[in-house]
Amino acid sequence: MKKIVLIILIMATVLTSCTDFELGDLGFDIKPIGSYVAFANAGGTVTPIVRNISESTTAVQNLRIECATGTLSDITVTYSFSGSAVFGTDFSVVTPGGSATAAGGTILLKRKTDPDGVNDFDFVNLGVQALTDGVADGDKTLVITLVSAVNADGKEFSVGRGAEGGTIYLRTATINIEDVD
Ligand SMILES: [Ca+2]
Ligand SMILES: [Ca+2]
Repeated sequence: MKKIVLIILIMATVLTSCTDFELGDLGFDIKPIGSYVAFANAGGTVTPIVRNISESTTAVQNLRIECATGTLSDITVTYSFSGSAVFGTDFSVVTPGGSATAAGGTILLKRKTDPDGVNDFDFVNLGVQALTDGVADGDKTLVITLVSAVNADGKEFSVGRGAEGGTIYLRTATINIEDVD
């Protein structure tokens, strides 16, 4: 019995002498890895995304939006439209899982549930399709800008890639739509 009491005493001494181990106390400058949502190129380069198509291009332009750092719940991504191209006249958005109006829209970036793929980040494709109008209306430009990204847990992600105060990459994607009339 005495032995057990002694062991408990020793354990209690060891446990109380333990304090939280803080790397910061050792002089390390700890910064959390910024988590972001951004447009993505194949291969992960930060080259600006510019697509040149014509009004008669029927292929959907799939613009990949990713959360490379991963997310614990689905992210609602809000984007805006700018440029001379008019929603519903020059282009439409065909991606399910979101909605769009003349000003922009939202899309759901679903959390990856298959953990197998090495390069299989959480991502979604925003599908944009050109519309023919039969009118000589000139070439148009569509710029899609990521405005905000927040997941179901309320975590906000920065939009675009890059350090705060520096150049932000891949926050926008541009589609140039050539008039065919
Ligand atoms: Ca047009
Ligand atoms: Ca036209």
